[in-house]
Amino acid sequence: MLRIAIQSKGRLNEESLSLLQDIGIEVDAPKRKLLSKSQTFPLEALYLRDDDIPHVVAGGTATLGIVGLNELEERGADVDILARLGFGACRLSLAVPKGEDYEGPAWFSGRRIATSYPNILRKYLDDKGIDAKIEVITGSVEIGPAIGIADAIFDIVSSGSTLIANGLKEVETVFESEAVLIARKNLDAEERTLIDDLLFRIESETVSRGKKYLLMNIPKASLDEAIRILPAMRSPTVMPLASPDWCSLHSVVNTADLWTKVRQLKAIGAEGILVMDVDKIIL
Ligand code: PRT
Ligand code: ZN
Repeated sequence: MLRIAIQSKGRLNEESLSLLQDIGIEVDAPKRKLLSKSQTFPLEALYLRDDDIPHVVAGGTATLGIVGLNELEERGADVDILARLGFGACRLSLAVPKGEDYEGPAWFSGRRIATSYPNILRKYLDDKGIDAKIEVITGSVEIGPAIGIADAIFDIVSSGSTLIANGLKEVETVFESEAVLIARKNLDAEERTLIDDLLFRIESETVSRGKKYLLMNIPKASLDEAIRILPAMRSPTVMPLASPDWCSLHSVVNTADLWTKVRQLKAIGAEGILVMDVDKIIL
């Protein structure tokens, strides 16, 4: 039986639970219970604050955990990172009041920086040889400069709108983060087997995210060009049509490239283009 530590509420809770659900593992949401056992996989979810997850896994109370890489890096727990999960993306950045004339990291010398991530910040400043004062605060770091407790901040940024709303500008990105699956060291054989199964499912889920399935009719004369536009996992599937000059072409593309590819394919005569969601890709 595996025990996985998941954030009980907050930004990673919902996506952690929906990832489990998408790979066939149903657990009750953390409404009343701290522990919830799955009926569909030998696993139970332990709901915690994200701050506690790295050490609960390192200490062995949970076998696995889902946590932001930022939190793990800050707390320095001795665990293995098994997979990047592709959600909870954010960065840890330095920001200064927007009117400041900022020309480079030397600006921070002798200044006070408010943050909840003192360890990551200390390492960055030491690497750059900058002597700044770190003011540790646990919430609402972004108001630090306005209330006079700091000259700058070091905090999580995602869209950047919180910085703008507080009259700050992002000047250095120090650490890129996303949610990761972590595991305790020294797993036994049964745990390893279960985790291998879980990782296989997670991989097919994360690979399929951000992908679309494309289907179209294409004149045979344009087929080589279409295959060049659409490099598939091995190569696109080509099927004959009743009309001898045409064929049907199937492939998987990155959602980000979809509209560029569609435009290129139309330009060489593709018709009846169907775009479909991909549920799973098993490599
Ligand atoms: O209660 P608990 O301790 O469990 O939760 P928490 O309040 O400590 O964490 P939570 O739920 O806020 O965040 C959990 C994890 O989500 C973080 O450790 C990151 O790995 C990840 N994450 C992703 C974020 C963001 N995006 C994010 N935007 N965590 C926080 N923010 C905050 C940020 O602190 C700032 O206040 O959102 C604001 C910035 O957002 P933008 O979009 O305005 O730039
Ligand atoms: Zn927290």
